[in-house]
Amino acid sequence: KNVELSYADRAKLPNVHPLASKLLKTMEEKQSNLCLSADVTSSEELLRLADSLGPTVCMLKTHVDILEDYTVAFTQKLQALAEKHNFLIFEDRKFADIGNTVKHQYEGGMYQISSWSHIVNAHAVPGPGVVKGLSAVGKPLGRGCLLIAQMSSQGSLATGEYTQAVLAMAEEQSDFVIGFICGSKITKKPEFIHMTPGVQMQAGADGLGQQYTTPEEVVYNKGSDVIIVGRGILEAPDRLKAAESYRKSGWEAYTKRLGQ
Ligand code: 6AU
Repeated sequence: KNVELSYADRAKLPNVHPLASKLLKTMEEKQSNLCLSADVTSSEELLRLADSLGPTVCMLKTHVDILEDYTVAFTQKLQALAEKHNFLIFEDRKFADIGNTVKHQYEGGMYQISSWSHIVNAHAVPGPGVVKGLSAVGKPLGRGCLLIAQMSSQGSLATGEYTQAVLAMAEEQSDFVIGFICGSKITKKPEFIHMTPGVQMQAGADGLGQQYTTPEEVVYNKGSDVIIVGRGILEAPDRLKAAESYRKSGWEAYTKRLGQ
């Protein structure tokens, strides 16, 4: 049986990416493997969420292009809250174009994502150039990228050989790729972080293709590291209470995996 390393142990591995190390340390310190998917359309609401739920999460995920009132000041306030509550910012941009185009999309345009988001994600469909383009912008800033190896949605094409090819792409550019969006652990290399969306307290679906599994299933049975939760928290009557119960479930599944 493989010895299961703790998040703290993995943070100290000689080849771990500095940003992955920071995340793993934060997870251990806050006893949280919860990433809040802050899918709201008002920046004031997003900032209120970041301030109230910040203490319970290791990471906060944004979809900046669904905000109706985006301003540069918003990103500055979000960064200040990330410092205050010690969480990382993950802009869920899902880059999927040739290297030269994603370079512009990451650095420039309306949102200047590279200036405020610690982590972004990308589809591997274009081939390794997508990572090279993002890395040209993000690496000098100490940023990191997650490759989408599997998706939570029904009928996803990201399976089997595709998933294996994504893994190989990550291994080739591990100076910028820190891990994966996936449904289950896809590599034993402990430097990579596995992050899983499609999580709610009860298994189910949303009617638009999203499929849900539980924190216990994701972290204990599937061996993933971080649970990404949106509506499970956002649609709860008490968001803070819901976030705290996801944090607790995710953490208990992790300690159970460690055999503690
Ligand atoms: O918990 P939910 O269903 O309200 O939100 C899930 C969040 C959404 C999706 O855009 C995102 O997770 N997501 C992703 C990511 C994070 O890349 C990949 C995927 O396969 N499924 C998925 O739901 O913000």
